[in-house]
Amino acid sequence: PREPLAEGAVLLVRFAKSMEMELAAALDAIIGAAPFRHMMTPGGFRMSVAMTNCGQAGWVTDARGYRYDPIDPETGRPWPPLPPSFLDLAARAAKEAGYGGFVPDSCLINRYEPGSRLSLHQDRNERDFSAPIVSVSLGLPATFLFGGAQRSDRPRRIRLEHGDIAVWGGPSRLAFHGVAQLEDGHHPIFGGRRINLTFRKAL
Ligand code: MD5
Ligand code: FE
Repeated sequence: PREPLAEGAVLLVRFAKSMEMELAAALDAIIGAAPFRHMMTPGGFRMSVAMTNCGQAGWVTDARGYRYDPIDPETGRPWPPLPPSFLDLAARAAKEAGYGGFVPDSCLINRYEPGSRLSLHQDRNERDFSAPIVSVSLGLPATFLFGGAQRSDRPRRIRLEHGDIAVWGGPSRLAFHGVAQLEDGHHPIFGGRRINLTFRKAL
């Protein structure tokens, strides 16, 4: 099923569910080469969400600021490439949501453990806001906070479950958003965690 969320934004319920094993295996290979780490915000706070990336560039934050970097600062090597299964899934989901021709060059991978949260923000470090962001939820469910164009707009709470894909384009591309504190739980494949793959055209 496909649920409109807002202008330009679509929820594809359980779209990735049938690929869960392939995605989990590809993810294990990526985190073997580029382990999850807790990055620091420019203001000096450790993020509760652990992150890594794959693709031609990865999103990083440290004392110097937020940016896309072709090199993983932890390993000194390029990020692992985007696996074909990731590229294929992201392109199919974007097309289903009305964005044909989506070719991401970066995937930010977020790992939430119980208590992890992501405070309200906009994704503004990409060069071209005309491309959507495709977000794949795996493992434990989360409450996504979907705000508006202004930080002060009261966010809607949207439940995102294992296999759900949200596509954020058009006017929703620059909406303020976040993720509420993850609740405890157990998922048969991903255990006590939520993984989110966010596909971007960054460069
Ligand atoms: C997550 N991650 O669930 C979310 C999924 C991030 C982040 O927010 O920056 O890593 S991506 C959700 C998103 C992206 C761009 C626009 C909007 C939502 N939106 O307009 O709501 O870990
Ligand atoms: Fe974001």
